[in-house]
Amino acid sequence: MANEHDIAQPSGAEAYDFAALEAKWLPVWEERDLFRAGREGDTRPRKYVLDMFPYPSGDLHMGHAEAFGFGDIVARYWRHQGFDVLHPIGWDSFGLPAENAAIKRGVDPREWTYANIAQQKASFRRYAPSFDWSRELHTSDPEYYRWNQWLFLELYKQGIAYRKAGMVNWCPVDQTVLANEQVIDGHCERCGAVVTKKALTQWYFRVTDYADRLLDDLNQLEGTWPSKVVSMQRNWIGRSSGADVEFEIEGRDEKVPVFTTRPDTLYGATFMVVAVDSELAAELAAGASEEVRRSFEGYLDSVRAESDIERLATDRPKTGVFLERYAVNPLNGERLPIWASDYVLADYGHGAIMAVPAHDQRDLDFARAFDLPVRVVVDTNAPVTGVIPVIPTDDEGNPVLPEDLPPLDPAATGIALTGDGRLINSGPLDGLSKQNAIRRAIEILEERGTGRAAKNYRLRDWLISRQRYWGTPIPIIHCADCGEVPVPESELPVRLPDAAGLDLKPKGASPLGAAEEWAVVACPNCGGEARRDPDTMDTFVDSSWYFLRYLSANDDTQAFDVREAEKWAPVDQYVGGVEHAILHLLYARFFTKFLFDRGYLSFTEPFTALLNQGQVLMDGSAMSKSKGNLVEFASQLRDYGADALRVTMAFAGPPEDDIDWKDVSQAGSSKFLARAWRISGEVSSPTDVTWADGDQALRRQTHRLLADAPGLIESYKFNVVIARLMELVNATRKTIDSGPGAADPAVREAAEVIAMILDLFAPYTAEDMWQRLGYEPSVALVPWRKADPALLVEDSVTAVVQVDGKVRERLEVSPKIGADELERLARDSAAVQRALGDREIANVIVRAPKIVSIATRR
Ligand code: ANZ
Ligand code: ZN
Repeated sequence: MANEHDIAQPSGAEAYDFAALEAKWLPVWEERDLFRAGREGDTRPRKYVLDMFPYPSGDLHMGHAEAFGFGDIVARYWRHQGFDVLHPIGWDSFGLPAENAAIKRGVDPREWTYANIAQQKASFRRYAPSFDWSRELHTSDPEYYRWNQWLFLELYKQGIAYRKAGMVNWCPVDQTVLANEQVIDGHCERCGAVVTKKALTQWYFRVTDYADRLLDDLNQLEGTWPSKVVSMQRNWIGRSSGADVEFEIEGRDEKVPVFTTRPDTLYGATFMVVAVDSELAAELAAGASEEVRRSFEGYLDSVRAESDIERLATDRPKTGVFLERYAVNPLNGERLPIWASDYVLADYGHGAIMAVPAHDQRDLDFARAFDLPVRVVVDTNAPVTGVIPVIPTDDEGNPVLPEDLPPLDPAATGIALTGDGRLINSGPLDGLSKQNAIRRAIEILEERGTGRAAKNYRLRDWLISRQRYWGTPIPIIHCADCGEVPVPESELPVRLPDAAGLDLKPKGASPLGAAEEWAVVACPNCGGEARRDPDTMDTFVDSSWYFLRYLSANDDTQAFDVREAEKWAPVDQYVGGVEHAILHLLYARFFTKFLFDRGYLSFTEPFTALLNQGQVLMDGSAMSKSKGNLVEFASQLRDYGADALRVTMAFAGPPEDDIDWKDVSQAGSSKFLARAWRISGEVSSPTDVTWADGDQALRRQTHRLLADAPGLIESYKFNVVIARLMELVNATRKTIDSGPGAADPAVREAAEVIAMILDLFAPYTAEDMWQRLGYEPSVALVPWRKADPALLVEDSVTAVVQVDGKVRERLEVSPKIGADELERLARDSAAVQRALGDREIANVIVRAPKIVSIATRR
């Protein structure tokens, strides 16, 4: 066991050796358990700093180095500021890649996963983020996932977890369903395969119940989350307002509702379109002629493979089939032919639309393709008088004269009229502006009972079941007599069976279903033979609440202790990649709101502030083994050490920006660290020296950094803080070499402040400096020095000293410095004396505080 006496004492001016510092300090820190948060009786205010937990796919990579480096700057900063800082770490260790890798290598996914965790953990230890390791968690541990199951049952009890049959996204390669969110431009987010649709019964979480709150609460995050992320969340939820309008269908009892954002254009509806893959389309087609039925079936087959993106694209030729049926416009009684097409989606709104070709581009394209009527109902050339009359303008914003106005003839021009204007050809709506007409149309619909105001969301319920092995088993038992029966809470966790003996290869059904011994159980309700649900949960379930589990990581009686949540949560600073801007954050926000509603939490947003780090690139592109531009974390650690790597990351630029590794200089970082470290060895004043006696210019620079650094750190300007540290190191060096010297109290003061602030970026170097300055570890626990206001008010200016017209010295001086004092400083300067040599001074002109000009006799 190490104690203070075992810590090697520095001797003289050794060379800076990062590997020696790492070997020296890591055991000391670990032995002292420096970063454990929430100790008994600790009354300091608290901060919760969280990094998105890693996925154990191999060793840590440069992206981890960056994100965790940044998170640690914030964590260490708040600790210096006097907070009890919780900075936990764990592993997001369930998921498909582990399973696929395991299948490829023929090893158990569990062994593979935990071996990777061990490797990442070893790298983390050396990189030395100030983690509270006592709270380490792995989502693949039964101690963790039992609480996933508990949460699932809580959601199930509230009707928020439910099972339904439907067309789901299916990845033919991974042989599993995907959430809408995991389909990127029609491709599987994981493997890139083209996603198809499949009819399956699956588990969902009803996030749509929370759509309004998920949207409205984003206002709380404005300013502390990147605005890009806030708007991505908004767009993903995609709320639009308008009306549901009920259309009668000839020969059908039930009316068909359509969702429209433009109820004002009802008089311009000239046909109706139903999604070709909707039940309604199938039903309507069934009543049509043999010929129409056949072309409908053929069309449907051709559409099945298309992605939603393709279907909605405006630039595609329109296709469709007339179903030989008619709808009736509820406002004017007109008969509208009903068509089936792919450009209407089955699962948005009601899967059917009223088509208004004059004012909607896709409807217009369709009408022109099939020669359907186009009727203008909004005169977009008519000025709309609001507070300020709107004068029509062209694309460049120049006013357009009445005779130059575009013709109101979209059928001819092919361009739909989507702008504002006044209603025409619309009976009771005539003369109204678009906005007023929307309001009036809704009133009329409501009066007649054929429609109402409505909202629609792009957001869909979250499909959470997966047909794969390496995940949390769904705690439901299916009984022929009782139906779905929740596993009693006392029987949690439902453990994953051993992988040995199971065929994990994707084959469309969960491998768990084939584990007969595991799957067949007695029904908890009737005792009859029943089967466990064979699916596992999407791993986004695991990461939706892990920030709460850290608070009670070792509590085996509950998911988390509400009192701990009260103390620590919400997370004050969350750090992670922008690739999680939508899904993970949305789901964590949803869980938080659910737990708030159930009384477990007193707040509704989980992450108060969010920092998205940029990417680490090499030669302008993302690093990858196959591209041959991979920079390995391990080799960077080996060649430059943790501190230089961390400083390089932080110094590269604003943390949100991408870093191109070919533009950075790890050697430059090492040199800077060595310079700082050497200063600490040269300080020759005692620890109790009176700083006030020190060199004023250096003191001012030190105190300005003390005063500025907090604002810079809190606004993530880490690179600026490092630049300022570099300047202070240089100034201190100058004071030692060509100024008052190493014994000056200001040199000690500067060195101590450098060590304290350097702890945010280079903890090993900072710790060793601290020791060389005569203190016990750890510098990480040193309270932030208060800047002396007296040293801040007076800014220094640079005085230039010339000898025979050549600038020989620059002096940092007070703007109030007297001429005599300035002249004395100039004459004392070593650089000036060197320039003078043995020549005699003829004349000195002093213009305090800026210029001293010395002329020699020649
Ligand atoms: C008539 C109309 C007239 C429309 C007009 C627009 C302009 P967002 O903003 O995306 O919510 N729509 C409704 N359900 C649809 C579906 N399942 N698939 C494809 N399109 C659908 O857009 C809502 C508008 O998209 C609705 O308003 C509807 O067209 C169409 F001048 O109704 B509109
Ligand atoms: Zn039963």
